[in-house]
Parts: sequence; structure tokens; C-alpha cells
Amino acid sequence: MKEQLQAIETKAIMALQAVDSLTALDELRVAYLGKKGELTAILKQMGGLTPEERPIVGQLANKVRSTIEAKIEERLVQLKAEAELKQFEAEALDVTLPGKTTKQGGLHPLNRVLNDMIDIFKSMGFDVVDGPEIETEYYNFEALNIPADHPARDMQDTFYVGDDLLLRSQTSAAQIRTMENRKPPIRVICPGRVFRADEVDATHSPVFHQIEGLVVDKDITMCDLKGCLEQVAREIYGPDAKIKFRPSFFPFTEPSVEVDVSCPECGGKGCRVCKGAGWIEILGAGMVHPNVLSGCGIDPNEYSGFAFGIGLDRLTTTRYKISDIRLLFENDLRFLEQFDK
Ligand code: 2NM
Repeated sequence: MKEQLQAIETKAIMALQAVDSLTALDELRVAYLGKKGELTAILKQMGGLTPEERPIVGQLANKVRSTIEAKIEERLVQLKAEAELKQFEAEALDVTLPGKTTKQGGLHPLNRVLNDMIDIFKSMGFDVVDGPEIETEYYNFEALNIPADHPARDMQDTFYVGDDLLLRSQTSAAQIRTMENRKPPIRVICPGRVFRADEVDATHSPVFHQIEGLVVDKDITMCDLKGCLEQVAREIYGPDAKIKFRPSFFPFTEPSVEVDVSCPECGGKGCRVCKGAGWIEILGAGMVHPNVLSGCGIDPNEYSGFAFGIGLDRLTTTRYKISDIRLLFENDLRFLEQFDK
């Protein structure tokens, strides 16, 4: 029997070497130490031993049991460590790998130029105001001294979307509301999208963008208008930029002017950009018509003001030497990606 016990211990230890999983280890424990296991089977035969042999064999059996138990425990610790290592390896992160970057877009050229303009006007004390793109005839025309039978109303060729509703043909309505709601001094610019029924070509689009400005206070004159616009021109085109006024007509201003800036390309000598003129037209402006002021509840005998309208699209195409206004609206990535930086 002693030999049998010794053989069981040796066999169990051998078998343990081959065990490579926790389940196999458990099966081995049952096979050797369980109720129907090999060791138990031997112990059941102890009845046939002499009283002298019994304690000796019993002692040996206990030693074999605790040896096997200890080896199983040892293997259990090993297997758990191996499993943990495998898991760590499988879940390992290489923190030195480059990260996944999301592609960052850039501002649309129109918004770049607009942001520059907003900065310039803010530095001069202007607020930025906003208004709806769908307007009533009153705010788009009437309040601007453009009565129902005025030829300008035909000239504008407006998109009507209802009886008394239209897509605004200028952003002036936002300024009318400002005059209705604020007391002078007023200094606002109103950038936004405007709509006119124009045929599309390299320089025209039925949807385009304006920045209109308005200043109302006591003693505002054409000098203030010229000084303000000259400062804006210098900020955009550099300290040597000059401007000049040419007489013009708008129903909402009197007098009205077209404003030219000395050609930023040739400085006034005449070149391809200014078509030899030395000047390029950049905006329309004038002194706010007394009818417009009084219509908004501002007394034209006490207050006066100037206003102007700049086409943002043309400002942008000249700034970036963009040959066709349609590029600003087509969202062709090959064009837009040039402004990513
Ligand atoms: C222009 C030219 C001249 C203008 C006038 C007004 C208002 F609301 F005060 F009457 N806003 N904008 C104005 C004046 C716009 O665009 C070429």
C-alpha cells in the first residue's frame, strides 16, 4: 500500500505539470482527492491492514494528500498569473502610437473677411446687429423712403414669398429696427445675407452678402462719414489707401455717394485690376434721409446720421484674388480647402 500511495503522489505531480487550465486543474483535484478519487479509494482499503501498519499508512496518506494539495495550490497560483499576463498582453496599449486626428476645417473666406470687418468696426465703437432674412414690405422698402410706386422698387427685383413678405434685398431693415428701439447715439453695423433676382454670372448671384453701417447722433456730417470710411479703407488696404466720393442716388440717403478706394494693386497709377482707372468702387453711402429718421421716431432737426452699404462678396473676391463669385457659393472642397490654414 505504501508503494501505491507513493505512486499516486508521483503520478499526481507528473499530471500537474501537464495541466494548463483552471478547469483541468479542478478535474485533477477531483480525480485524486475527491470522494471517488484515487487517494480515497486507497484509504478505503485500510481496514485490511494490521493495527501496527494502520497509523503508519495513515500518516503517509495524509502526507501524500497535503503534498498533492500544496502542489495544486502552487499550480493554481501559476495558472492565474499566466492568465493575467495573457490578458494584460491582449489589452496592451501602445501609448507611443500617433493619435487619430479629426480633420479640422477652416473658416469660409466670406467669414474671414467678415470677421476682419467686424473687428475694424468694433474697434471704432460699432455694435453688430442682426435681423430676419424674411421681411415685410414696410421694413424693406417703406421705412427706407422707397414708396410703393418708386422706381427703385422695380429696380430691386425682389423675391416675394407672400402677400406682404419678401426675402430682404438689403440689411437696412435691421437698422430701421435699431433706430426704432434705441436712442442716439447709434453706431451699428449689420452684416447678412441678402437676395435679389439677378442672373448668375462671374460677378452676380441672387444670394449675396452685405455689411451695412449706420451712425446717428447730434451734428453728424459728411466729414464724419468720410473720416470713418477712410479709416476703414486704411485698415483693409494699408496706411496709404485713399478714398474719394462720387455723387450718386439712393432713396434712403441725401446726399448719396459712391465711394472709390485707390487701387490696392497699383496705388493709383492704373493697372489691370482697376482697368486703368487707378480707383475701384467699394461701397455706397450717404446722409440718412430725414424721412427715414422721422419714420423711426428720430427728429431730423435734432439728429443726423450717415449710412453705408458694402458688398462683402466683392470685398472677398478682391482680397483673395478670386476670379468668380460662384466659387463662394458652390462649396467645392478643392476651392475651400485652400482656406483651411
Ligand atoms: C447703402 C448705401 C447707402 C443704408 C441706409 C440705411 C438706413 F437704414 F439707415 F437707412 N442703411 N443702409 C445705405 C445707405 C445702404 O448700400 C449700398
